[in-house]
Amino acid sequence: MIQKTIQTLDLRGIQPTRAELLHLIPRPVVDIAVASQAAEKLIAEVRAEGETALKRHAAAFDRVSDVEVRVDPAEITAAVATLDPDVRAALEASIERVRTASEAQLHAPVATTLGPGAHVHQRWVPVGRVGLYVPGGKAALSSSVVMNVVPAQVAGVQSIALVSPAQSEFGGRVHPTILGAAGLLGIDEVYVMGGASAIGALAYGVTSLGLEPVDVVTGPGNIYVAAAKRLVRGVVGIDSEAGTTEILVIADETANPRYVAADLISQAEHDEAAAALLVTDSAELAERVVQELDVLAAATPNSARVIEALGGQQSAIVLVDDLGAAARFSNVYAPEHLEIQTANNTAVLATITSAGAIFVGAHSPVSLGDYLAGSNHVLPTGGQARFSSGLGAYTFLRPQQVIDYDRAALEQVAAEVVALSGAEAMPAHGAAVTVRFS
Ligand code: HSO
Ligand code: ZN
Repeated sequence: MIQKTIQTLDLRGIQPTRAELLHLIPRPVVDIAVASQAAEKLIAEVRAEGETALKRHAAAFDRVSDVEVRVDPAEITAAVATLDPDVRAALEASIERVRTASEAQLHAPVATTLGPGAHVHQRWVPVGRVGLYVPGGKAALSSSVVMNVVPAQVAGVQSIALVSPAQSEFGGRVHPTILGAAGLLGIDEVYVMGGASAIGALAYGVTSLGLEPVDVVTGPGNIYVAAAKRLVRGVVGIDSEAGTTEILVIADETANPRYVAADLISQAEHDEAAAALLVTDSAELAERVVQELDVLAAATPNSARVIEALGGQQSAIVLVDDLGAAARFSNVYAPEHLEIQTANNTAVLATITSAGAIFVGAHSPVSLGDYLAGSNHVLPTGGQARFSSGLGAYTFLRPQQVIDYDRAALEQVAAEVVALSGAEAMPAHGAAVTVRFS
């Protein structure tokens, strides 16, 4: 029996504005300001003391003393050799699919001709070096190694460092499955470090470890990792914030309530603070999903965590008048994962604007995307899907414009350059053009 039950938010008969919806939407209360203060201190210590601070932080937060921070490549090779054969095969299948889907994100260079001899080319250039964060906390997510590394490799990044926190139950080393996954992908630079300290180390480098500063830091993490990424942003590039997981299901009376419940529970399993929402125009479906949740949540191995997440203020069954209202709600919420299980999924999909990844139909559960769909599972949370995307090859690529005009093409626009430079009281700009024709 579910002790804490999921709340119901009944929006039927009202037409909330966007602002009202933002107010109504259940969101976890996270205080990034407090985390930011803590993260700032940890990063400052790593900058000042390097390896010494990292070892101290590992002792304090991961309960491991005198950790060997840099992983010996032999340890990675050994981890590959000891991977469970089924897990290895599954990781290999995942790698293959994520690679194929990531390759579709690459852009061919484009040449634009603006007149005879006037060309602007666009090319995509990978960043030189990236640091990938793989969390270790509640569960060691080896699939996140695949999701971070593969798009970076597909983008053509030459240098990749991977970091993950020390696991006390594995002798203070990185979780062996995480190491094994890294090894399968040919990664040989791995560090045992976690939290804000690890983000600081990647951004600024640690000389004694031979850890060179990176250009981009990516990967999901807890609130301290998220705060740290915000703090180093500008020194390095970062991906969008992938925080506590969220699932929002839009479903109508044709949906299978057991599937919907199972999918909500699959993401609730991540964290007590995970958000699980069903938005539906069918009160009958809602009722049946609640019944299924009762049964399934009590029986699942991570039951306590699931029940806490479903009963939390961040989760809800939302009743709306129609699927148009459901889509409006979802677009304002901008969920990390959106599932659509309705009689006409294509029509609903057409009305969706903001979501990290969209899972269409009865046979595309979020857990498929977590591991094997080929799509990436590092996705924007907390409403960031309104303005950002999941991890992909493009995260590691920069578009650059290359300007190439010949003499005649320049002469054609010389008068316009002179006119605009005059209007801006920047005559030297005009002169840099006219000098070529005098
Ligand atoms: N659902 C998580 C990713 C994950 N699930 C990894 C299992 N392992 C965030 O998208
Ligand atoms: Zn998941």
